[in-house]
This record gives sequence, C-alpha cells and structure tokens, in this order.
Amino acid sequence: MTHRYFERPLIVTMVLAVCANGLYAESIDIPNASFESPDTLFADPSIDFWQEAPTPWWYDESGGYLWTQLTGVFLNLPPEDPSHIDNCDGDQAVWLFALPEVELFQDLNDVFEVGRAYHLVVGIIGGGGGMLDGVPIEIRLFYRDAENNKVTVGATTHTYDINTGVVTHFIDVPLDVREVQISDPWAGKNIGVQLVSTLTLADLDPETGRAGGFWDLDNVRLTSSAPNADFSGDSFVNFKDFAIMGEQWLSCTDATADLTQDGCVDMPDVSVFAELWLQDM
Ligand SMILES: [Ca+2]
Ligand SMILES: [Ca+2]
Ligand SMILES: [Ca+2]
Repeated sequence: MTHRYFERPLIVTMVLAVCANGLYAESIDIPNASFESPDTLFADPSIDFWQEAPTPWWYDESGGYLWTQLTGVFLNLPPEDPSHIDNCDGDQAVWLFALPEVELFQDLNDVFEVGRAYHLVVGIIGGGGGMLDGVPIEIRLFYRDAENNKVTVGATTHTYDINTGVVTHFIDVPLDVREVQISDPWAGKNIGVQLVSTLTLADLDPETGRAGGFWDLDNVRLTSSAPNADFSGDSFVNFKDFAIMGEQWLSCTDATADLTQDGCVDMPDVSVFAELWLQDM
C-alpha cells in the first residue's frame, strides 16, 4: 500500500476546511494599505493615496508641528533598537497624533455589494509620546451621502491602556459590518476607509484633556464575504438550491433562501444568487 492512497482524502478535507473558514471571502484592494509608499529613510509626512482632514480653525501651527505633520510614514527601526516593531508589515508604518480631528481616509473603487458582509482589520500601537490612559481611536467604514459627507457604516473604538506601557507590537483591531441590505443607504455606494482620532476639543484643555502622544498604524486589510447560497447542504450552488429558492419565492416566513437579510425571498436574492452560481461553498 502506498502513502498516495491517503493523500487524496486529506487534500479534499483541506479544501473543504478552507471554504468553511473563508466563507467565500474576497480581498478588497486598498492602495498603499501598508504605508510602504513613499519610500522613506526615516519619516515623511506625505502618504501616498491616503487623504487627511483640512487644517481646522483651532489648530495653532506655530506650536511646533504643521497640521500635515500630524500623520506620516516612518521606517521601522532595526531589530537591535529597543523601539523596533516586531510585527511591522513590510518596512514602514504610519503615525497619527492623538489630537481632535486628525484622520486618514480613502474612498475606494469598490462598492458595498448587497448580500456581502465586510471585515476591516488594522494593526494599532498606542502609547507613543506619553499618551494618556484611555485615549481612543476609531477604525471606520463609511459611504458618501448626497452632500458628499462621510457617513459611518460601522466603527470599532480602540482605547489605549496605560498598563500595557511601551508597546512595540501591532494589535489587530477588527471591524465587522453585517451583510448589506438592499434598503441600506450605502448599498451600491463606494466604500470608504477611515482611521480617526476621536478625541474632542475638550481634550485640548491642558488640565483635564487627554490630547497628546501618537498612534502607530499599519497593514489595513479589508475583505468581503458572501452569504451561504448552498441551501441544499451539498457544498455547491446549483439547480438544487435554485429549486429551494423557487419553493420559497415571495415568502417571508422561514425564508432560508433569503440572501439579503430582509427576511423575504425575491429578485434581489436572485441577483446575489447569480453571483454565487456554480461556486463551491
Ligand atoms: Ca507597512
Ligand atoms: Ca447546494
Ligand atoms: Ca431577501
């Protein structure tokens, strides 16, 4: 008996495991997601592809830093340096000052697709520059309303815990946004990614405020996942599943073939279903 006999079931099992865990996840392109551009030998306040907020009225540029210098890319220090970040993705990351209204954002080419859920992950280090305890930062997904305002679709707040002291290791902070419904105002709109200091103007008070210090951020990852269109349970989307969808057509009770999370089976579900046609689940 050769060992080859055992290989095939093992490979099949592995493929099934990947499908089950991945839930048909697709990676969404974010230009300069790891802040490797532009190349710098030390630090550079310009960051390719990412945008920052305009200088607010209250910010005093004579205080030592221009507004544009409150974010920028930096080169990770060599391994022998005590400030070396041990899990930097690539060679560079970005800093972002813990002051009100400091943010980085991008409007992506991809849109929020009905039926898909979205998952954002950002590596975050707090505590730089004497940051105080409990200082918050948010990672967000947004869309643009008719007036071009950024409207938050989902957000995760991460707060610095001073008990962690000086940190040189990125923590992955996740944000999960549930499946987009046809009635959501962001359905079909471009996806925006935003990394924003959520301190307020009250935090500028030198006695009671929490402003000061900086965050390090890196490796912004965005994926979307499709709903499970395998209603028949054979791990494959085909006519069996379409038949089940037909049985539930226009039904709003126990609609297992509802792919858009509105409780009913109708045309928008067929659109999502068509995208998943003949796929392994
Ligand atoms: Ca990087
Ligand atoms: Ca099936
Ligand atoms: Ca539906």
